[in-house]
Amino acid sequence: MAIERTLILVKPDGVQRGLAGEVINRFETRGLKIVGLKLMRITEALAGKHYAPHVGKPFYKGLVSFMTSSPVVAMVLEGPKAIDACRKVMGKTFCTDAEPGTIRGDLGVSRGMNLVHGSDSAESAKREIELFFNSNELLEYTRAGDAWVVNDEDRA
Ligand code: DAT
Ligand code: MG
Repeated sequence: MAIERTLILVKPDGVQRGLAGEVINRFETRGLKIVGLKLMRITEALAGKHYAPHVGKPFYKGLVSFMTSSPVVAMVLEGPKAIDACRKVMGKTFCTDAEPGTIRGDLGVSRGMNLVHGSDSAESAKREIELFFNSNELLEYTRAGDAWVVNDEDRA
């Protein structure tokens, strides 16, 4: 089970609603390690690169407009199978479809204003992390409790 890194964004609605801490907490309490974190305003150019796979879809323009409308909290999280683990914590794309117990299922009712972004594959994680963070912004460190969160079997 590989240790992976994934890009997570608390979207503008999450920051505006004062839920950045709550969203981060959902991942942190699961055991995922924060290796990069910043508040930032996404430019049109960055939004275009980040959402390049969605160019041409009917919701693309609205999505870019929403994501650039107000600051986001960007972070890189690390852990065993972190990409899938974070997607499960987030819940289904539309809050209306997301299960209770997930971020989107517990904190939202909207389709597009769904609080959080998470990379959906190893390729997107690599691409998105490089778009949002310089390598010197990603820190390697050991937390005091790490031995009780991840063991050798998880790291293998
Ligand atoms: P996810 O954010 O779950 O990875 P996605 O990558 O398919 O979902 O889409 C990116 C965002 O675009 C999503 O969080 C909300 C919005 N979106 C996706 N499909 C949509 C649709 N059919 N109508 C409106 N917004 C949509
Ligand atoms: Mg996606």
